Amino acid sequence: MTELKGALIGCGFFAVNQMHAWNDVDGAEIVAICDRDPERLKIVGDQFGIERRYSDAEALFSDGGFDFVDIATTVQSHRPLVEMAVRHKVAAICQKPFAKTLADAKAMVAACRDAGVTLMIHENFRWQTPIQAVRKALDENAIGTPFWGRFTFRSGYDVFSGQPYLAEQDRFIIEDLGIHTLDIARYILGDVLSVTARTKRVNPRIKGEDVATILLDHESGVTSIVDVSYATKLSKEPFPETLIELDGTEGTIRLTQGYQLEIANVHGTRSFDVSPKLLPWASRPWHNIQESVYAIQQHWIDQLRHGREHSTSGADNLKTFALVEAAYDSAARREPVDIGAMF
Ligand code: NAD
Ligand code: 89Y
Repeated sequence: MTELKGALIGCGFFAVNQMHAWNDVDGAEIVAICDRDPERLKIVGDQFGIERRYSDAEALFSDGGFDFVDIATTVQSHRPLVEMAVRHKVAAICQKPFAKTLADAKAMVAACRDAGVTLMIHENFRWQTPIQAVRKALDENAIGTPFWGRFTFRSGYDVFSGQPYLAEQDRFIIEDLGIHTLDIARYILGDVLSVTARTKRVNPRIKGEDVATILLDHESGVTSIVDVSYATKLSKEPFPETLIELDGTEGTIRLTQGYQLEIANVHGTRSFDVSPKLLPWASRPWHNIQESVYAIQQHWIDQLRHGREHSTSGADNLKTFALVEAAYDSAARREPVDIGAMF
């Protein structure tokens, strides 16, 4: 198969996973990288043997020679870089969080649509092996019609050592991590009508909230809870596992710590080990996330080749990003927020 050529912008902490995954993806090759920090450019360029290196994204696009761009920078640069991709008519993957505001994210989707440029948000958590297993059980009607759900991520893991900027932001856990949990809730139980949220900051050394409890009313009539915390010190650290409870008319699904899936219904109780693979370049406990990075990047190539919509297209991810904004708004006003009114 001829390989699609890609360029990666932003050679920081997480991009190393994306570069490893690109090496594994069938049908893709990274031909150029860009970072405004010369040290990061050299580290990643040398590690992955990439000769074409740029400190300026405009220069990268002007030279061209690639079919897609993988934007792995932090949120401030997402809108300008996606708009640059649009001007140069290059298909783009953009890391989460989509943008600083929903208005920016909507403008990015509109610009891509008008220019006929494909946009996918790198929302990888729904691609994790255990999350896919839960979705498969529901699709196979293992518990009938779900009527209640809980999506929980509670941890005391030190994410600030690898990503120090997370301690400096006014908004922390919902924008950084809860965004994934909200996306999983949408992926499993469908789109959302309204959001009610409460937030807290427990760690005095950070600026934003590190605990959030969010109630979702899904269009299907299901109620779910998304609860996330980076202030929860457990005897056995679960990072970075999302745990799930689903109650349905015919049974229950429980995804518990240690990647164990339990399905109880009229046929009895069945347990499955749904652990992610430890890819050769991966390391625990990140291997769950790292495997999903490979999965979403392979999906990007497969769909791009066939001109098919991506699972986390820009248009799809607007609906997840709206939940992030709604959660902050609801917590600030202590009122439910109507999602329909945001579109
Ligand atoms: P980072 O700060 O370590 O790396 C970002 C890099 O981008 C830096 O090297 C910086 O110099 C470069 N950069 C920023 N703006 C640029 C520009 N305009 N042109 C060229 N280079 C530019 O950040 P990180 O921790 O790697 O996070 C990057 C993104 O990945 C964030 O949006 C974060 O939320 C996301 N992330 C996602 C996951 C996941 O599982 N999906 C996990 C961690 C981080
Ligand atoms: O940035 C975050 C993400 O997307 O997944 C985990 C993380 O690295 C820290 O919360």
